[in-house]
Amino acid sequence: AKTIFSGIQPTGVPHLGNYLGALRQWVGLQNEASSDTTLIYSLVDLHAITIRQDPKQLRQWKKESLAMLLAIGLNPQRSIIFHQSDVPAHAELMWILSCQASTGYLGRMTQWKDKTAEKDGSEKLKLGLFSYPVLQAADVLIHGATHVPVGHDQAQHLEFARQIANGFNEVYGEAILTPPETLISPAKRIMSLTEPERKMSKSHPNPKSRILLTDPDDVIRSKIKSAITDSHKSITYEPARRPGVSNLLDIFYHSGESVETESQEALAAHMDGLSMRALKEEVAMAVIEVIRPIRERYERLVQDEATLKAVAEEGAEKAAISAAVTMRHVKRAVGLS
Ligand code: AQP
Repeated sequence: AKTIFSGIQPTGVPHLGNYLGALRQWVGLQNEASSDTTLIYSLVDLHAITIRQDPKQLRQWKKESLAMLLAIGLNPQRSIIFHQSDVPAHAELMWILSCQASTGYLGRMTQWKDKTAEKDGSEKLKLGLFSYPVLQAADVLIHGATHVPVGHDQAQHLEFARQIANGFNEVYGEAILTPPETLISPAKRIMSLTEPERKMSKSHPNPKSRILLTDPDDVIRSKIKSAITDSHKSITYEPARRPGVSNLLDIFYHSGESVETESQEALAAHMDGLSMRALKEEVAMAVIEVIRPIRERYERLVQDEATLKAVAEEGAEKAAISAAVTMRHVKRAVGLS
């Protein structure tokens, strides 16, 4: 039997990168799963507070993110959907794993190195941000996940989770924790529309850098129209040399139902001869087709407080039961019970 686990931070409305890079795969896995597969998806609010959050805003984002998970097609009858902080065992296992985790290894994580490089040194970095991958490992291991679908940027953290599971099992001499397999989405990294060398991100200050799953059609069109490209006349797929155009081709390739080419290079060859403006129009149309039905469902769901509350409560109950199994074994092994 398989157990699939993944999470998303409720740090804003999910964007096209989150969808193509992760969320779409969550739904696909749910819809293809056989009856002995357990699916668990979490809104990881404890991860969200590794960066300072406004409490009122965070509460709102938690609600909106839950509505979005339902809007993209997750079915609470089939998938366990819950807020991470509603199941305190995640934080408890994190502490136990922290007593096992190597600080040297954590310091080499790209995400940590990127965040430390962004700071000028005057602002104090927080311990929670450093130990972010330990909490992530706890999330996955506590449910005995066998498969974890994530975007490309999270692969390194999953490797860390495997290492910590194996390390724990070695120390305590039993196969208590299951090292999970990473399922990388085919859409690797969707880049920012305004700075195509950086990934599209919920928390970037410029709202034009991302397309939200709640954006109306005309907003999608105008954001894509103003996306940074270059002045070359042709259309080619060269991520290193032409990040802007290549990102648009990636978005088109992964959004378009109608796109029947085998690769982004083939797509570029197919589109060559179009003006940049015409390419952007095509891309916008494909993205609108993807987002419109999600947005329409979301608008209804986000108003439905009673349903959202019921889904969160039921999800938390089921996730707590799932977590308790691993915690019993872990506590016994360590000598805590
Ligand atoms: N640009 C991206 N392209 C492809 N996949 C992406 N993911 C995030 N950005 C892209 C994938 O989405 C899932 C959920 O991400 P997350 O919310 O846990 O955190 P993140 O990776 O830090 O995402 P953001 O959007 O950049 O949020 P902030 O700005 O709050 O940090 C993950 O599987 C991730 O790989």
